[in-house]
Amino acid sequence: MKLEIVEYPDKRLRMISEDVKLFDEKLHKLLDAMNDFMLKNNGIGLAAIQVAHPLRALVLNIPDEDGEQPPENLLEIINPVIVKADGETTYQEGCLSVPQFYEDITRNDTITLNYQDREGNTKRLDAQGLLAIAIQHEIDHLNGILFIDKLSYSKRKKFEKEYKKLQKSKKKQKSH
Ligand code: Y12
Ligand code: CO
Repeated sequence: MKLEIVEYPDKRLRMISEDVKLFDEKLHKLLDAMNDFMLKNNGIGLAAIQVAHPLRALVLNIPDEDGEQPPENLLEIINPVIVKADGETTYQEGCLSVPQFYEDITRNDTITLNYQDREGNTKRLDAQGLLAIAIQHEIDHLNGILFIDKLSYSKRKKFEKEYKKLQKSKKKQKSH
């Protein structure tokens, strides 16, 4: 399955993704392709809407101490619901749908999550630190929210200006 990234300001990133109802071969193929895509593009998390599938599905692979992302660290999270959230932490976030932009974002430090796996089995996960941050970032995508929405007014204005400039230079590069 060939996937292409949806980049800001594409309106599809504002969609509310639909619950997954069928845990079939089609879903498994999408999850496999999302995992490949994420790893090939140096990502640690990816929501289905970022590759134009408005489904409540996301994949994560948090690098270990050596920066490796082995297959056994892959987490596939379907229809997630955060049932508990505590504490505060700030981390410099990035997003494959908002290339070349990174900014400090404050989120909960620990979360408890109910979700389903690729077979539809119900699961519960306690997450902390970077995993908790990445899960919250990806769940925001399922609700049409981007990390740049959490910036202060002045930081957002600065971002929009820089991002437009970047898009212009990318367009110019493509036409040469
Ligand atoms: C902290 C908070 C949120 C997350 C969510 C997942 N984000 C990513 O996986 C970001 C990946 C990313 C990868 C990039 O590298 C390439 O595209 C090759 C990247 O670089 C550029 O845009 C040039 C930016 C973001 C994770 C952690
Ligand atoms: Co993102």
